[in-house]
Amino acid sequence: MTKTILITGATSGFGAAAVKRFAGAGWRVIATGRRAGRLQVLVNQFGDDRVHAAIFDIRDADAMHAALDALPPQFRDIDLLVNNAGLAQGTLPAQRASLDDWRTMIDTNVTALVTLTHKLLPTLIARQGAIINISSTAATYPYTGGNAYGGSKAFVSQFSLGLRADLHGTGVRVTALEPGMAETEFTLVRTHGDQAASDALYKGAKPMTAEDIAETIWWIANLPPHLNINRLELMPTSQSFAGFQIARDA
Ligand code: NDP
Ligand code: 8X3
Repeated sequence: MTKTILITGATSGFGAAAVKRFAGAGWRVIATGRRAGRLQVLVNQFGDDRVHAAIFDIRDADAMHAALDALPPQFRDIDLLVNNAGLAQGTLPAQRASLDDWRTMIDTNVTALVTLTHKLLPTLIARQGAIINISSTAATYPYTGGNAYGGSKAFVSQFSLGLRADLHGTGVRVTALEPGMAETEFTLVRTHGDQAASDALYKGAKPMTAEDIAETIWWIANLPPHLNINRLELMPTSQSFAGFQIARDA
């Protein structure tokens, strides 16, 4: 039977790669994001019976509900929700960070994610489906300038584990996927459009690719139903951990 996946943040990076992975393998895909033109390219590539574009700002709960309530009948039985839309904004330490940036991250990475999850839980329970939440290594490992972004991703990971507990016995699987550095538009967005800063970060680093993450999502989604990956952290080989910092005579 054909399965249906809803992927948020499908216009770029992990989300766009996941649309291609799942639609290419025959799943029905609901692809969401604000940039309609990019979603239309995916619809054109796979056909509107395979990919449905749902265009809305994920922070706008009314628009989200309207888009989901207007799904064509063949896209309504959602088996897998991939909560991927998200962003970091800013790299400044808390005392110099923008409160607007913090609120944008929390509205997108936290509030929108729980709103969509809450809306789809009845369907996912009825389908014995699955949820894959895209968290980050920033959920676990703090770094200067990570402040609200790391906090938002810690929420995503802990919320995922809480969902696991609440959904006990329903057959619904829940995973927090926690990637480290991957080259997408993430750093361009984080730096408010500084392409040189983005290029400098990834240069020579052999970061993970969007396709690496899409393949991992595919693997998790296609495990036998009796297996649940609770949380999965992955990094490029070139990335690891740094030590604690010490302020002397502070
Ligand atoms: P990209 O910037 O390439 O993609 C982000 C996606 O999120 C876009 O499709 C964008 O769509 C969507 N999005 C952002 N804000 C909104 C909004 N308000 N409404 C609707 N959609 C929105 O980044 P990545 O692919 O790298 O990021 C995907 C997820 O992975 C994020 O949650 C990120 O935090 C996480 N992550 C990324 C890592 C990395 O190193 N790249 C590592 C660990 C986690 P549009 O702008 O068209 O609306
Ligand atoms: C993105 C990874 O290290 O930039 O979630 O926070 S990092």
